[in-house]
Amino acid sequence: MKFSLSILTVYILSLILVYSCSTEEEESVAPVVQTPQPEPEPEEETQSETDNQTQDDASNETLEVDTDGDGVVDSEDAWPFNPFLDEDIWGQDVEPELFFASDVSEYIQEQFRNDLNLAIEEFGNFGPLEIWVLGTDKNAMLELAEIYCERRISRGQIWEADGLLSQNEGYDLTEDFSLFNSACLSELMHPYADVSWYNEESRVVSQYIDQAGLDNYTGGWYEWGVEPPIILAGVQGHRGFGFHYWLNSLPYMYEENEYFIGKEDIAFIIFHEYFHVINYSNVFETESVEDETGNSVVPDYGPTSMREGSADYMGWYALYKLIDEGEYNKSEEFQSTLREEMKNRMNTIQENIINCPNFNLTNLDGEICDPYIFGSWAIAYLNNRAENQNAYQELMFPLINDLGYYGAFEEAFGITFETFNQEFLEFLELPIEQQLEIIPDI
Ligand SMILES: [Ca+2]
Ligand SMILES: [Ca+2]
Ligand SMILES: [Zn+2]
Repeated sequence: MKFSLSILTVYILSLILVYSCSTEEEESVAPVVQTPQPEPEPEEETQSETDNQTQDDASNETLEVDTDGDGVVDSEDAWPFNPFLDEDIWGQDVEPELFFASDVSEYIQEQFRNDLNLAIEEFGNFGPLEIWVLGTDKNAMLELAEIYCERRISRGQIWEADGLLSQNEGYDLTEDFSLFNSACLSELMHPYADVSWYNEESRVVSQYIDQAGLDNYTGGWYEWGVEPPIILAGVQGHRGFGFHYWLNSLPYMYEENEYFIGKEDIAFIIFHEYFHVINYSNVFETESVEDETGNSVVPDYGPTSMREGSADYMGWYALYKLIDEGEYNKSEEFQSTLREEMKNRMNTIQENIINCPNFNLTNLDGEICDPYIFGSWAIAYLNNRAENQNAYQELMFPLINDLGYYGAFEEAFGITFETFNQEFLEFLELPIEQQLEIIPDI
């Protein structure tokens, strides 16, 4: 049985910090991709700080408040609405937290953890990371959503919890916990969650639902609770709240399935998503900008082709390397090699490049010239050029905060991105045998 990720209906989504409705094209590998609910942009921190300072008119002095009561005044508190955290530990070595819906078998949970640990051993531990793994049973999903919502609200991690809403609309996160909780459950699970909380007055507590209207709204988790053979996985932020949020549908491939999709596919997906975690962990920027297609992006994560291409190439590279080293026990049916995987990808590139001749990796986001496929070869080329299969993350990521994406690229590789792009275009004209030589023989 041939295992082919691209042919079988395996969808990988990598979602960036702030998601907007229009990012669908950018994130999908294949059609019929489900998207999570959009999240409005977080209010600017500085705004919140100002709003939470109480003005003493008489003395004209500013008395600082400690909104979340953790003993640290708002202006010193990295998370003034999260009583559990007062410093920004983005990208630090913090244990990942995994949450599984109750219909996800113990076996799947254990295997998922194992693969995640392999990814961490391979790439290093970067947190804080929360992984939420859905099954297909709606009740189990709703139960998990209750844990999620309780956690978010008690940590002030909902977009409405910026202090403005409570002041403007008279709602308070603590006092109105159950209202926020119900709204959160609807955000995730509508139409499967109770909607008795929703009325003309209270609808403002959910920006998503308020903007769409309840009738037009579908819960993000409800959409993601897909049945095999579809699988969805995405790292969706939340830089603005200080943790990586990874949402995953049922990793059914760990168990025997009628689609003959092996466990290597989910291992690859985990490595791919985890690579995004390390990518994003090296970027402290909290602001996103709107690109020319209307997508909200954090420029320092890199262009789509490099972001997804690195996750794809490093995902496959890590898997084959671990198989080669005996660290990963592959299934008997799994016979492919990294070169074979990359050969298929090169064939796809050669078939499609006529549609994007002289492409620029910076804005390659079409469906025909798939940024995942083109980008994976660009990363393979780049790492080989640097004579280090881990060059992309090892040399470049630590420089991004100071130099920005393209500055870091130039510093790390001694070449401008533009020149690199040109070199890569020329590389694509070489015979396949020569191209495959740069791929490790594993
Ligand atoms: Ca505080
Ligand atoms: Ca705090
Ligand atoms: Zn991705």
